[in-house]
Amino acid sequence: MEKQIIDSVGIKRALMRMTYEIVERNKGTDNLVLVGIKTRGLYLAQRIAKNLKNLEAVDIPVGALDISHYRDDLSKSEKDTMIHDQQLDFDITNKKVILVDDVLFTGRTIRAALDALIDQGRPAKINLAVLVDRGHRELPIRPDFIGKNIPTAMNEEVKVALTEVDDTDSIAIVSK
Ligand code: 3GP
Ligand code: 5GP
Ligand code: MG
Repeated sequence: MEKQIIDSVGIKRALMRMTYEIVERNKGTDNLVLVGIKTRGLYLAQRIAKNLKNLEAVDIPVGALDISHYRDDLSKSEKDTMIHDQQLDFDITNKKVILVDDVLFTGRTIRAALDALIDQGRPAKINLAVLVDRGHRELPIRPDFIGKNIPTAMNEEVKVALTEVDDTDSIAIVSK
């Protein structure tokens, strides 16, 4: 069973609020870079960058992170067979990195993303922005900017659809 809980206007408003919070908390946009976790985290990062351009007239770099190589649930041989392309086309050293993902669940993806980032430089700080926090953390990781807190049961799944890859913008809860 699928139940839509947030529509495209809701997603737009949440991302706009997160953008304001990012600017306010960082006292501006100096040294800010956005890094989106593939796939949908990247599109969200691009949307936040667009909001920042409209609000502050700045071009904030947006990078894409593929964390497959850093996952804790694959063996080394499985990871060795994966294509590992160079990730970011800018240096994150001394930058304030906003790491962006669609859904935060156990926190294991973010743990992997932190490893992937730190392998590429030493940022001044890393903050985490997620569109949905669905709870059930297995690691001591918390988001700094949250679109929606959506408490879920373990047998539910949060379905995030974004027009860049799906036919619509929406957030739904699916019971398995
Ligand atoms: P995304 O890359 O756009 O974030 O993880 C691969 C895709 O599967 C993700 O797309 C995510 O949206 C979707 N997905 C849905 N439920 C789950 C889940 O429970 N775990 C993971 N890892 N991905 C899920
Ligand atoms: P975690 O590593 O925190 O358990 O899961 C986070 C990653 O897995 C996110 O990148 C997200 O895409 C995916 N994920 C985990 N649970 C869900 C879910 O219920 N819905 C969606 N859309 N993605 C999920
Ligand atoms: Mg994701």
